[in-house]
Amino acid sequence: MQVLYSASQQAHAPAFEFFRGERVPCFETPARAEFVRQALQARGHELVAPQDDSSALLLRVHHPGYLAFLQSAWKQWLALDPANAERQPFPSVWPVRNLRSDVEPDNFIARLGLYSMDNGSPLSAGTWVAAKAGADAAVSAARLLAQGARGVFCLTRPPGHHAGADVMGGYCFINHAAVAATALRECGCQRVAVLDVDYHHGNGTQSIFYERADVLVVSLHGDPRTEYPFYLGHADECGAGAGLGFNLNLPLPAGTPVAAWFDALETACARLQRFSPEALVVSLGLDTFAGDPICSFKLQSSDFVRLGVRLRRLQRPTVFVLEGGYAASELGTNAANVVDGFEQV
Ligand code: Q9C
Ligand code: ZN
Repeated sequence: MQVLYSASQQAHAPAFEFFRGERVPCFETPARAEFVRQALQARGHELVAPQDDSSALLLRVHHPGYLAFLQSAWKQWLALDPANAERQPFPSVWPVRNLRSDVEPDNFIARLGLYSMDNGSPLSAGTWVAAKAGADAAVSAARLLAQGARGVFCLTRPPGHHAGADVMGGYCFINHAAVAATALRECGCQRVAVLDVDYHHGNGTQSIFYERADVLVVSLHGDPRTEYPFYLGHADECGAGAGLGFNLNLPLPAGTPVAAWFDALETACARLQRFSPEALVVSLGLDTFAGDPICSFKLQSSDFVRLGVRLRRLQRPTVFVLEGGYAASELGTNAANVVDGFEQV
């Protein structure tokens, strides 16, 4: 399988995040992508550099004000104090409920809060470069499918599925899966499906397509009553307006056994097949792995082969987009297992 890879992913390298009130080293690291790259190359998969510029398509997924902020955020942070080069910005105030989000404040941290859902998405000097390279990869992947590829893998980070049209969150800044789905629609696919198998609900992807019938979003994830992102991902969220019936959430309790996870995957696959998409985007979070340090599903490395086999049986041209997965040293094996399962059928 062709693997879209850009070394620009390494440019996003914040040092720490907050976890239970403490500063801890980031879970979402450049090393994750390097483990995946090594494993895919070792199994003979070909690395391809993204050739497309996603700039125009990005504006169909994200709001212009959000993109402008993200692109210049580090420069603005440095303008406040050159010593900020050694510091990470975090939001500390958010326009919840009765506060106004229609006026962009001048204050940098206030704008960061306006465009954030949490304090869990640390920015670094190269965040924009890395996330934009991920969007370029998503567009290139769509083009390769349009040219006849059966499967393409976007080895991108930071991840994307928590990023909404005008909001970052959960380590995500640009929603690469949404960019891929939008690019596939542009390539002539009438119906595109997104299947999100990350441990966490893909709130950004759901929100972006919630009122659309041409992009079906199906997600298997930890129940938001106890798991991040907490405020979206419930079973009664079915889409709205023209999109009513085109969003399916399958929340599962933390600790769900492997057999029950694959049962839910069958439910997801049945809905996908009824939609009959001309292309499929898989938000491939590998944080469902039993060894993941921040998640609570139980998949073993061999289960990722089974996932790949099942996805191939859908018989849809498929773009895989890397999302979460924080057991870094096993991430390469787990990603390559999905790809090999997909290709062995
Ligand atoms: N602050 C993805 O898997 N909570 N994002 C972590 C530490 C956020 C995970 C707790 C987890 C987000 C793409
Ligand atoms: Zn996740």
